[in-house]
Amino acid sequence: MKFNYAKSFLKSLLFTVALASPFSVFAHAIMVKSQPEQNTTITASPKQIDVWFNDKVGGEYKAVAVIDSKGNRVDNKDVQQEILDGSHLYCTVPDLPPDTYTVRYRVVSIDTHIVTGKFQFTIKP
Ligand SMILES: [Cu+2]
Repeated sequence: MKFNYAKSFLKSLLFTVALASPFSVFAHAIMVKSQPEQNTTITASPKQIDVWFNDKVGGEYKAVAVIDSKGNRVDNKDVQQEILDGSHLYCTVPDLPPDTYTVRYRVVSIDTHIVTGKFQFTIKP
C-alpha cells in the first residue's frame, strides 16, 4: 500500500516535470544580439542601444542602462520595447565621447524569471 502510493506520487511528479520543463527552458530570456555588438570598438557614438532576446520579454520592469568608465549613467533613461517584436528593447543616448561603456539590462522572462546581464563596447575616435 505504502509502496504503491509512493510509486504513483513519483509517476505524477515525473509527469509534471516532463510537462513543465520545455516551457521553462524555452521561455527563459537570453540576450542574443545587441547594437553596438558586445566587445566591439566603434568610431562614433551610436544614437541608440538595441538589445534583442531569444523570446518576447515582459513589458514591465524592463531596464537598459549605459554606464561610462567612471560609473556614471549616460543614457537618456527612455527604454522602449518594440511593439511588433517584444524581444527587442532599446534606449537612446546623447552624443557619447570616446570611452568604454557598459550596458546593463534587466528583463522579466515569459517564465517569470528575472534576467540581468551586461556587455561592453568602446568608442575610439
Ligand atoms: Cu527562466
